[in-house]
Amino acid sequence: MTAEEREFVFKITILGDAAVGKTSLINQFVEGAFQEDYKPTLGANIVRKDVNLEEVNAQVRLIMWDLAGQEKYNVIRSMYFQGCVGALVVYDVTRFQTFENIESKWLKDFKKYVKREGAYILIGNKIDLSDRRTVPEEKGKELAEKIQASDFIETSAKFGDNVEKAFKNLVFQILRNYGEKI
Ligand code: G3D
Ligand code: MG
Repeated sequence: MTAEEREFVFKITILGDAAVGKTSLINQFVEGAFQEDYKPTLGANIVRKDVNLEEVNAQVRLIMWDLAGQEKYNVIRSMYFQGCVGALVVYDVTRFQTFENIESKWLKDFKKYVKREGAYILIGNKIDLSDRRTVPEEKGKELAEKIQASDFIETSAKFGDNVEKAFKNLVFQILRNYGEKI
């Protein structure tokens, strides 16, 4: 006997400083393509993708809120986080300041606005720029443990490395938080 496929709708956010690669990660995940000439969106851009999880016989519609200009963030903050169940928290491995802002800024906001069960994964992006790296992988791992992120994944939104894995792992963690045994 096969169980009927279940459907979920999850709103997630992609957090992190300007230019860490938030929009590029979404583009790579949604279109499998890297748009070199992507123009920053105004306010928040809302992108949808249906993810089929055959492993658990579930269909998940992901509603991704992509934040643009950081200055606009204050105005839309509560709307931005309303109903959000998970986040990718992203820094740029070539800019140490973006790493430092994870805990002091982005995670702080997420925890303030999203209820306790909200899942988050720490992402170190731009690993293709290996000669410019200033945040070692070990540092990322340490931070992920410290902030109790569900996972730590290094990505290249430019070449697609680990991008699908990052989004899928977040979805699995959200499902676990909802009591799914996976
Ligand atoms: P944001 O949405 O977080 O502000 P964007 O960041 O996705 O707009 O990316 C900011 C810049 O970083 C863009 O370059 C983009 O092409 C680049 N970028 C994003 N991810 C990667 C990556 O994994 N590797 C490399 N090498 N570059 C990346 P521009 O030049 O358009 O500003
Ligand atoms: Mg952007």
